[in-house]
Amino acid sequence: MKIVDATTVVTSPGRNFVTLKLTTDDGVTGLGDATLNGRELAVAGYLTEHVAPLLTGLDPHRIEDTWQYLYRGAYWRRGPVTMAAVAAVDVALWDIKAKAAGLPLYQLLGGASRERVRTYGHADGRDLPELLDSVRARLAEGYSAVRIQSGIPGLKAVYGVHGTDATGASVPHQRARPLVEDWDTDAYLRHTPAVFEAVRAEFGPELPLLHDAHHRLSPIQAARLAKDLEPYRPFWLEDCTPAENQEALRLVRRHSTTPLAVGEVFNTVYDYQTLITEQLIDYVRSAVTHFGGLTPLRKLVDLAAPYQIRSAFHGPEDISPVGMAAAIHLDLAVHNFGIQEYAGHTPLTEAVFRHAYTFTDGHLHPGEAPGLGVELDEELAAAHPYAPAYLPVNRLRDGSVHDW
Ligand code: CS2
Ligand code: MG
Repeated sequence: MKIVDATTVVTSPGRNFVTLKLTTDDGVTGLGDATLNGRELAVAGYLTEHVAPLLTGLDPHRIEDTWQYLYRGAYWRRGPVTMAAVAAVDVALWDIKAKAAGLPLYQLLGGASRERVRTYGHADGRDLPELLDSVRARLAEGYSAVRIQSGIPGLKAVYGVHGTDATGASVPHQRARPLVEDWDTDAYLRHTPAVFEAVRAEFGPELPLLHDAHHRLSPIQAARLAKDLEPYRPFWLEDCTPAENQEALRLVRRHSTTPLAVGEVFNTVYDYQTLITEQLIDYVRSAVTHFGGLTPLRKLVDLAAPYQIRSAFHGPEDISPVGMAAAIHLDLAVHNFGIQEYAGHTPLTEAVFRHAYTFTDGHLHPGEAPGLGVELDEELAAAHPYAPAYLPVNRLRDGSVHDW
C-alpha cells in the first residue's frame, strides 16, 4: 500500500477547519484534523507546501516512522503550527490502518477500557442568572459535569462568556481583526469565589464544577484562587497560570488541594516534563490535533499514568469532528482516562463532517465504523470557503495586552 495523494481542505461551515485527506493506491482514504484556531492558513500552508510532497510514495502503515520523519526531519521541531500539521498526518495514517484492518480505531489502541466516555460541557453567563440558566441547559442536555465561566462586574467582555466585545457590541465569530476583550485580575479574583458559591447554592455540593482561568494569573494569584475555591470543591481549576514556566505550579501546589488541569496550548511532552514528574498537575489537556497526533498523545498519557495523572483532552468547537473522533477513540482505550471536553458542533459542521461517534446522556462513544468513523463531504466543504477569523486579544484597564 502506498500514499498517492495528500490534499488539504480548508472549509468554514460557520468557523474555519483544516483537514488533511490522504489517499492510498488501493483507494483507502484517511482524514486528519489540522485546525489551529486563528492561524488555520499557516498550518494549511505547512501541509500543502512542505509535507504533502514528502508523503506520496510512503507506506501508510509505517505510522511511527512517518511521525519521526516529519518531527525530526523538519529540524525546526515543536510549536503549534508544525505539530498540528504532523498531527493531521498521524491521525490520517491511523484512520487508514484501521480501515484496512476493518476495525474501529480504538481496537488498534488496545481495545475498550470502558463502555463510554464521560464529558463535560460549557456553561457561561454575563451575570449569575444567565450562568445558572446555562448550567440548567447543560444538565438538560445530559452533561454530568459543567465548566462555569462568568462575566465580571465592571468588565464588558471576558473569556468564555458569549456575545460582546469590550465596547459592548455583539460580535460575529468571523471577523477580519481580533475582538478586544477587557480584563481586571483583582475584580476576577474577588468575583469568582462568589460565582462558585452561587452555583453550589443552586445545584448542590455534588455537581462536578470546572473552571478555566485561561492563563491569566500570576503564580501567587493562581494560588490565591485555588485556595479560595477549595470550600466549593472544584473538579479542577484549568490553566491557572501560564504553564510554560512549569515550576510556577510548585507554588500553587504548596497552597492548595484544588485539582489542576493544564496543557491545551502544549504540543510536545517536553512542555509537561516537570509538571508530570513532580506531580504538579492532575489532568493533561492537550488535543490530538495540537499535540502531534494520536501517536505522541498516547505516549504522554502513558507517561502520566504512574503519577496518577489522568487525560482530559481539549474538545471545544474549534477541534473539528475529525479531531474529536480521534480523541474519543483514545478516550475509550486508555486506562487513565479522566474526562473529555465536548462543546459539540453546529448541524452544518456535522453535515460537512459526518461522524459515527454519538453523544448520549452526557457520554460519547466512537462507534464501530472502521477507522475514525468520519467522512468529509468535500462538495459541501467547498461551498463554505475560509473566512478570516481571529481569537480575541485581551487588554487591561491601562490598555496593555494581557493573556487571553
Ligand atoms: C478553552 C478553549 O475549551 C477550553 O478549555 O481554553 O475554548 C480555547 O479558548 C480555544 O480552544 C481557543 O481556540
Ligand atoms: Mg482551556
